[in-house]
Amino acid sequence: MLDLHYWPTPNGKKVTIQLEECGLEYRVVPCNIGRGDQFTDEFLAINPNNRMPVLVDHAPLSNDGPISVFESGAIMLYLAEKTGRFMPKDTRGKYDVIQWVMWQMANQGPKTGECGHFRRLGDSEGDQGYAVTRFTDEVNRFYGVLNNQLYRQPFICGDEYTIADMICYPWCVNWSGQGQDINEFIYVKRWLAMMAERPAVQKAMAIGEELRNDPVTLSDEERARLKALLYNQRARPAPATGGLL
Ligand SMILES: N[C@@H](CCC(=O)N[C@@H](CS)C(=O)NCC(=O)O)C(=O)O
Repeated sequence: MLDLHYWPTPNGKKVTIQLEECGLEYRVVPCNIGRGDQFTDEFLAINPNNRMPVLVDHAPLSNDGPISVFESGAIMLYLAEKTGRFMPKDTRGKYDVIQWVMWQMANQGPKTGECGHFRRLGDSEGDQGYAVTRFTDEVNRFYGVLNNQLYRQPFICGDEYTIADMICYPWCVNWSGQGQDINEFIYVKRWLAMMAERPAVQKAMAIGEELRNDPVTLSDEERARLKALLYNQRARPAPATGGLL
């Protein structure tokens, strides 16, 4: 059985797309990042970076006990290896996909996240003009990269639908919230429409949406503590004693 520690955000949905496309059986373990579930000791034991998603495979192919994997890109590579699906077998094809997975993880994901963060902030924390322009332009560049890639081929890595498409898609659906006009990127628009038609993608994108309605009953004090935890995260101290020096 596979456990997916999950909250309905683009980083979580990349993985549900792959799980649904592969027809794998899995259990969603909600990790309510607005409530601070990512800071519990149990969660930190499977991801010291306090971020979801995390996959726990209770029956790995190696048959040597449960294995947990964090970072959505690593999870997707793990599942591609486990299933042998949506990843070419030859070295050239495989590294073509891996480089786009890395591109997404190092570029599109983090910077589009910052783009959304600064655009949503408005001016409540002072003038965000520089950050908004910087990240909106960078995201514009990403759409250009994908548009050129998709100009003469149906999928990001050619004729074959792979995890490269699955990992990029959830970060592209909210193009308007990212300050972009999809009509400037007609090949991305075609790809988005094609992806949106896939039943597995439709199912995956809806997974856990109801979790957002989970009423979070918190005192004002707890709410302020969480805001500080989420918005100004700094280093978690290592244990004071017993360390290797
Ligand atoms: N590079 C990580 C990013 C994961 C990530 O940023 N997850 C966010 C939600 S999309 C999160 O868990 N945030 C919790 C927090 O900010 O404390 C991945 O792709 O798995």
